[in-house]
Amino acid sequence: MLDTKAIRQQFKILDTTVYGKPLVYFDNAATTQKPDSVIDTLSDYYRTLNSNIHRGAHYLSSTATERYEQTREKVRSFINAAKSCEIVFTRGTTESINLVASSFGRAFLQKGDEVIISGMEHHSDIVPWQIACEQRGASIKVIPFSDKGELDLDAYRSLLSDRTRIVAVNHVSNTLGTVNPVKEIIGIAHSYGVPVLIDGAQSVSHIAVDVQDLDCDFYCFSGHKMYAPMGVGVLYGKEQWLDKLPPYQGGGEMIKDVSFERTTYNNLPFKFEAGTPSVGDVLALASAIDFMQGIGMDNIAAHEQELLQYATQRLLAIPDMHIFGMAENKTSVISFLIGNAHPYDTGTLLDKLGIAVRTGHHCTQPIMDHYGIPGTVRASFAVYNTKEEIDNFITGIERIAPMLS
Ligand code: 7TS
Repeated sequence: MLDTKAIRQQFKILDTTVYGKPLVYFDNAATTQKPDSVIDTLSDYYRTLNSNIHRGAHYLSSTATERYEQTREKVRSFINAAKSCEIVFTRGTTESINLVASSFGRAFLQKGDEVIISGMEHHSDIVPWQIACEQRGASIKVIPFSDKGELDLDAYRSLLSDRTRIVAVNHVSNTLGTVNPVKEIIGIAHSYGVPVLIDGAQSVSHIAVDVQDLDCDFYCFSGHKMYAPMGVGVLYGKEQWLDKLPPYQGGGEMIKDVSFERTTYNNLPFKFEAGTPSVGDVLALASAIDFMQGIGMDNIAAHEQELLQYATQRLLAIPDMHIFGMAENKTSVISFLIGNAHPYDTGTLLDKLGIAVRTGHHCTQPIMDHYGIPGTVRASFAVYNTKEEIDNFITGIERIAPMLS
């Protein structure tokens, strides 16, 4: 049992009242709230340490550089990467995927080649590949999923061919909550000699991730969905792959020597970190990892599973309730519709009761097309959420349901 009271005390925003009601924050898949330790690290950085890294001879710069590189090591250990040079700081998952799609596309995609993604990807794991494929004359193949929200691995096997250059799938679906069997997906791709990128935006704060055990070639995630600030994300790449990829952006920091005739590039990971990074956000990411590890990833996962089971069971007792995504292996994301009610109306009425959910297509329009719906209402839980909040949410739905029919 987690001490959720002690955890919640670290998040002042959770004491907010909305329209006179206590805030119930169930929009964690969009972004999590930040504990005091993360906010303190960020503000302390600007109050006491602000300087540019890797370039100043002075105390502030060398201390900030040291903390920045210590964070890289912390991230390495958090996802069990083999080397810290395999950790590239980006602005978020979107930038991490764009980096790989752009660099990999330029180096390895040719006319007639194929990229495999899944039907349940976030737009940020679709559009960058479409751009890369368009530029190179390659095409995209899509792994279908069942109504339950599970990928069809037989169909996946039949999509792989000697034209496949890369597979890119999410670890956890932000709309359906499905935990995809990525280890198996990676193993199958590797038997064809094909590398795999995993979009981990919705997994790293909910389940323990070990990139060496998964044997993925790339793994992408965002700080802001794991209790850290917006503006920082991570691209993990196996050294052998990052070495082979051309730079994404050119500029300061990513070079060794520049002349008008010829420029040579810096070593990993700096080759992919052009320009001044968001240093304060990176340092605060270290505090976010400390926060999660202080609780323990397995304890976080167990608590959130309890919330998921409880909320699912209570929601299914409501007449005309439909949940989209009932995979065997799920994280704490519940997408639903009540009868024919428009998701936006449900979301707006819940908001008036202080309950924050997300409505719409959640940047996964192909999932909406699969079910033939315009959108869903999505409740997503984090470590600080409680069963009492779920009771509050269910009472709210029971109250608004008659207004919606
Ligand atoms: N991939 C997945 C699976 C996501 O859920 C998201 C964001 C992204 C990529 C992009 O992350 P970003 O940090 O670069 O924006 N998902 C959501 C969501 O579900 N609601 O708001 C953002």
